[in-house]
Amino acid sequence: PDVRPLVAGNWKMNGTRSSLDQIKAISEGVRNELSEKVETLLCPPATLIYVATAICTESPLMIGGQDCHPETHGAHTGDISAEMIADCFGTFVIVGHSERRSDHGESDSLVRSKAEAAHAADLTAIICIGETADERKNGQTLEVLKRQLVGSVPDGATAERTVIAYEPIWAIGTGVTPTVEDIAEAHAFMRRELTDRFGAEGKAMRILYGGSVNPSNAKQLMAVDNVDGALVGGASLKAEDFLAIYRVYE
Ligand code: G2H
Repeated sequence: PDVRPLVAGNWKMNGTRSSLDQIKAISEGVRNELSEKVETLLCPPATLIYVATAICTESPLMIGGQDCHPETHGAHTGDISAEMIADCFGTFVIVGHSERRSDHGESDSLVRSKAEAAHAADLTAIICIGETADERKNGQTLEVLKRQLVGSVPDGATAERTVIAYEPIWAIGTGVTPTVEDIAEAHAFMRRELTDRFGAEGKAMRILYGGSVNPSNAKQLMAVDNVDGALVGGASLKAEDFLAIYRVYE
């Protein structure tokens, strides 16, 4: 399986047609030999997926969605399916982001069915997990990560089609990150859990770190053992910042 690290941008509910120049700049910026070493992905809002993939036809930059419905189609006003993302030439989808879990009350089992839908549509699912500030304070971090991994990751998960993103909720958009020791502990724990359950596939499954990654801290964070890339929110909105994070793999 492919174990190249992945630098992924999550634009969240940001981006209009006027942002297409940023997508263009990113797609042009990743066009070099570095892409043999590290994969890049951008997840713009659903309204821009189709035009984004058209911009990226000559670029190694991949495009994905930020969420999908567990079903393929039907009476679900406002939702989009994994099939629809694939139809727009997207190849990834984020599921279970903490903002989905909190804004929309998404449970582990719903997140798991979304990941299964992604796999059925031949998309790679980025499954997000992470503890709250209180859970960390109470020493429950590893227990929460275990529960979320067990509940959210489908049984048939492979390293090719599944990526885990560890995003401590208290580190999202706050400018605060865990210490490298804390990240190393969490990622080593997740690696053990994934390897116990999925064997060689779990060993090769990428585990991204997400939460306030920026050009200044990326090098240090990406160097931590078992950190196989980043899920970047705020800093992915500007092409130069996203590209600076990608270039830490130079
Ligand atoms: C965490 C991350 C992207 P930010 O949600 O998924 O956002 O980098 O803005 O903390």
